[in-house]
Amino acid sequence: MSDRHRDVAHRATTGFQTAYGEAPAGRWAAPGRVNLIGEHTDYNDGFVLPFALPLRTVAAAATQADDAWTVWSELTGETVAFGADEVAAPGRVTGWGAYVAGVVWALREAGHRVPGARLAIASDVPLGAGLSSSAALEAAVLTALVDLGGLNLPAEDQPRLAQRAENHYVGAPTGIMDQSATIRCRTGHALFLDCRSEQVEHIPFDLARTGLAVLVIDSRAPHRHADGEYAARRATCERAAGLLGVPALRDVPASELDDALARLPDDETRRRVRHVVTEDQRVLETVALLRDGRIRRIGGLLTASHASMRDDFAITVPEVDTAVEAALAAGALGARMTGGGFGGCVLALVDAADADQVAAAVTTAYAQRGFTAPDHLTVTPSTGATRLP
Ligand code: GAF
Repeated sequence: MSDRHRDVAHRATTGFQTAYGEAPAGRWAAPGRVNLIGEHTDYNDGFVLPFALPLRTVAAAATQADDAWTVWSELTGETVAFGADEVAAPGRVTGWGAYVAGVVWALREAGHRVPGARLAIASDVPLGAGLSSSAALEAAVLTALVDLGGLNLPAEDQPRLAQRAENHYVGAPTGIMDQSATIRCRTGHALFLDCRSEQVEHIPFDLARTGLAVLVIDSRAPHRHADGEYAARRATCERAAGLLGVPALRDVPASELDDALARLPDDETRRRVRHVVTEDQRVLETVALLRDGRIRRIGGLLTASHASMRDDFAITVPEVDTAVEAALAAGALGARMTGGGFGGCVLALVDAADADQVAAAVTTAYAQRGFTAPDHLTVTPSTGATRLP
């Protein structure tokens, strides 16, 4: 366990002891993620390529009487308690507690006998930065409850259940990527996920061996209308698939894109479809390059993905566009916004020796435009959800 992980785990443990006056039975950690490429493709049954961050959410937990759940969070310092009534139907617990109650609800809906539990949550995954803090919370709680209750729920089935919690209990219409990443990623690998079949392939992504680094830059842009815009993009994609007579946009072959676009009624819908179909193709091309060990070559695909999100899917904001442009001008091999959009983070693939200079160039460009100074860190692909020793 790195010092950073030990620290979060320690905070969860001491939080548990302070809140409940006893030691937890165990600690379960689940990471945030960045998506290397494949944005807004998951709910179109397409392809994504995320990897887990060395930033994690830890749930320290122990069982208590059945049908009672108590959760303390270091972030708010508050404790949320709920029982069988609150998890009988979505919407009865709101705020951050909904992510926990949603997991209990989804487990019970799936027929599992969920143990009552006390939990204490600590995290170093920044909230609202597009690094999947919600899925990390869901996964830390889910893996804790599965282990504490001895539930029969293999890891490959856990993302779908956590997604149900988010879609139906919390009410956010997200795809399957974030929950899959936080649960199924492996150290040193990116997770190539077919979001229709949920088949995964762990693609080696050894940055150190190639002298490269991934710089994650938090744009610090406030999420402007992110929830409504996300739902609108999803609705447009689903409507377009219906107009094209396919189950999902994944079923539009890149080779037939022009024909498909010609059958759509308006320019906006055509742009949204073009993003999804070309983005799926870019994921496949990135995977092919990585399988061949040609990591440097993926830079152009990352940058093309950003242009597609900016020009066709219209989900970027000036801060992230500025970060991408400045990173590329300072020598990044490729750069793109990662996550749902309207703010959040940018990732840049850089020569490791250039990381500081690229980060400094972004900071300077921000200052020139009067934006709040960005945060940054370099990251390596880390493990998915685990029980800590
Ligand atoms: C968010 C969602 F939660 C994911 O499911 C995915 O759609 C992503 O935005 C965009 O690729 O993180």
